[in-house]
Amino acid sequence: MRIKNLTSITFVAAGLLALASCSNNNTRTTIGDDGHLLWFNSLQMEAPATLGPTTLQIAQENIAKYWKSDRKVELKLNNEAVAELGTEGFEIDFSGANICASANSEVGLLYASYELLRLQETDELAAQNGKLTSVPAFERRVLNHWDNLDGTVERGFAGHSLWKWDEINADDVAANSNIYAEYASANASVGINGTVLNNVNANADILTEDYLLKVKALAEIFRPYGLKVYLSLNFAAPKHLANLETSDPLDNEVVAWWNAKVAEIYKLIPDFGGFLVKANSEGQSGPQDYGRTHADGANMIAKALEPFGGIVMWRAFVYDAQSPDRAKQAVEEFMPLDGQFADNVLIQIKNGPVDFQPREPFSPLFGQFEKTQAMVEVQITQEYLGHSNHLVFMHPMWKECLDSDTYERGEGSTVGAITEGKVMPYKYTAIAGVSNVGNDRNWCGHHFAQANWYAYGRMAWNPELSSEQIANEWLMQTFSKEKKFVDSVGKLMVASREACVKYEMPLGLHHTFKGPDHYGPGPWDRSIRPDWEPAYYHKAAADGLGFDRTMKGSGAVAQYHEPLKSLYNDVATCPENLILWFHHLPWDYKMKSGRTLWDELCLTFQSGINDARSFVDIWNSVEQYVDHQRFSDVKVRLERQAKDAIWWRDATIQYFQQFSGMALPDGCQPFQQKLEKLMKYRIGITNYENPKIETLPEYKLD
Ligand code: GCV
Repeated sequence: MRIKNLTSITFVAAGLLALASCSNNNTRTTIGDDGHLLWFNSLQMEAPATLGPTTLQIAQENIAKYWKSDRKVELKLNNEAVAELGTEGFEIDFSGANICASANSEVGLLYASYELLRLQETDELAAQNGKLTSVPAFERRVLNHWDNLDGTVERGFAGHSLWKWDEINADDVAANSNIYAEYASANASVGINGTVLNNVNANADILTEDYLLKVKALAEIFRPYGLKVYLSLNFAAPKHLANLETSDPLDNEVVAWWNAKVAEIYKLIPDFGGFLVKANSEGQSGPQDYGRTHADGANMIAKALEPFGGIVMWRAFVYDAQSPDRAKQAVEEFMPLDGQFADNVLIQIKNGPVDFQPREPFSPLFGQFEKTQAMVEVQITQEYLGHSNHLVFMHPMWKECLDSDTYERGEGSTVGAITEGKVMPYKYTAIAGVSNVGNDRNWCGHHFAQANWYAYGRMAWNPELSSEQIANEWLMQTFSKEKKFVDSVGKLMVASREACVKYEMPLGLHHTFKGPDHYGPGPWDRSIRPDWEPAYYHKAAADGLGFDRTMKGSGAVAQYHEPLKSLYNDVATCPENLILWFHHLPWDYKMKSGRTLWDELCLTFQSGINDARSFVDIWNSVEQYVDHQRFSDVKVRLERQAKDAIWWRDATIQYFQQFSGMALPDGCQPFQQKLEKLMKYRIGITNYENPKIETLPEYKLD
C-alpha cells in the first residue's frame, strides 16, 4: 500500500528490546542460541507475521521497536521523486535534531530503516553527521535457489528446501508458516530484492497452475519486503506440460503457449520478476535441440515477458564433453550472438570460466560482450569450498571478480563496472547469488555460512564495501561487539577464503575434487565424462603439472584483452596464484620465492593447514564472548575443517608425488594417512543432503 500525501511520519524511539520466547508464532529463536536470529541477534528482533503490515508499516515498526537512541527518526516519503535516489535508494540526514530518512518509495524507507538499525548495532551512529545517500549498484539483486520440487536442494548443505510445496496454503495465505516472512525480512535487511525459487535444473511442473498458485502465495508474503519472485523454467515445458510436439522457439504454437503462460503468471503475480534459464547445459533442454541459437530461445521468452516488465536471465554456463578446454566455451558459444539478444535479456555468467572453483580468473566473457547485457553469478552455497562444514567467508572471492579489470574499454572496465552498466549503457542491471539457505534451524548449516548470505546482499547493494567491513558488521550484529572478538574473528573470516584455496587447490589448481559431491580431494577420480575428471584440469604427469592455456596450449589466454593476454601467457608475469591455471610447468620450475614448484606446492598446502589449525585456536580464545551452543557448534566444525585440510594435503600431494618423485620439503608435517587408504575412502554424499559432520579417516590435530 502506498500512502498518498504522506509527508512525514515521526516516531519516538521506543528502545524496546523484544526478548524472544519459544512458543509464540512470531518468535525467531528457541531455547539456547540456535542461530535462527541471523544478524538480527543483537536486536533480538521478533519474527514478523506471515502477512499483514505494509512495507511502510514494517519500516515504521523497525524504528518503533528497535531504535534505542533518544534522537527521533522521521521516515519521509518524498513528495516529488528525487532522481538520484531512484526507486529503491534513500537519504538519511543526520544534521538536524531529528534524524530524517527520505526515499521515493516505501521500499526505500524500508531499506533506510534497516540501515539505521545496522548503524546503531555496529556503533556507527555517533560518526554520522551529514547526509548519507545510498543507492543500490545493481537494480536486480537476486538469490538463486537450487531447490527441487521434491524438497531436496542441489548443492544445498543446510537441510531441505525452505519451500514446503505440499503445505503451502494458496487459499489462505496468512495461514502459512511465518518462516517465509522471516526469510523475506532477512533478505530485505541486506537489500536483496529478488528470489528465483527453483533449481536451474528445472522441473517443468513449476509452471503448472497448482504450483503457480503456491508461488503467488509466496509472492504475496514477500511483496511487502520488496522481494520479487522469479522462476527457473524448463525449456521443454511446452512438450512436457501441453503435449506439443516440439518446444522449438520459432514454432508458432510454442510461442503462443509461452505467451499464454506468461500472461497467466502475471495475472496471478503482477510484479513477477522473470525467468532464469539453463539451456543446453548439463543435459538441460534448450533451443539448440531444434537447431536454434541461445538468442532465438532467450528472445522468444523475453518477448512474452516484455509487456509486463519481466526479464530473462539466460545462463552462459555451457560446455560439452568433447571440448579440449572447457574454460573457453562460454566465449566461443556466446560471442557469435553478441548484439542479437533482446534488451530484457541478461546473460548470467559465473564469476569464473569453469565452475565456482576456490580460485579462478574472472570469466573472459564479461570483457568480450560489446552489445549484450551481462550479469555476474556467484555461488553463496559452498559447493567447492567445504560445504557447510568449513568456515569460508566468500566475499573476498566475489570481490576479486567484481574488481578484476577486463580492459575492455581501457583501464577501469572492471567486471563490476561493466555489469553495473557503467562501461556500456544497460537497460537492466542485475547480479545473482546461488543461495545457501535451507530449512536447518540456523538457515545455512554453519553459523558462519550466514555471513555469506549477508555479504552477498551487502555486496549487491554496494560492491565498494570491503570484506573487513562486512565481516565486522556481521559479527557485531550476530555474535558480539567486544573488540577483541570482532578483531580476531574478523581477521579469521577475511583470511578464510585464501586458507581454503591453499589447503584445497593452490597456485591455480582446480577441480581436483572427488565427484560428484565436490567434497574432499580426489585428483585420481574417474567419471563418465573426461571433463568431469580432475586429470582433465591438473594434467599431472612426469613432466609436470597444470593446464597449458597459453598460445602454445589451448589458447584460452587470447580470450582476455591486453595486457592480460600477454601477462597470463608469459610464465614470468603470470600471477603465481593462477600459474597452474594457465601453465603446465615442470616439477622443478623455479618460483619467485626461489623454491621449486614442487616445494612451493607442498609448503602452500602446509600453510593452508596451519591457517585452518590457527582458526581453532582463535575460536577457543574468544569462548567467553559466545553463547555455549554456537561456540561448540562452530568449534566442532573448525576442528573438522583443520583435519580436512590435512586430508586434502595428504591425498593431493601423495598423488602428485607419484609423478614428481620428489620428497616433502622441510617445513611440511609428515603425512598422516597413506594414499592407498585415502583413494578407497568415500564420503558418500550422493544426493546433496546436508553432509554435516561425518567420520573421516582418523586425523589428529597437534
Ligand atoms: C545446478 C555445477 C554443479 C551443478 C549445477 C551446475 C550449474 O555443475 O555441480 O550441481 O547444477 O553447476 O550451475 O548449473
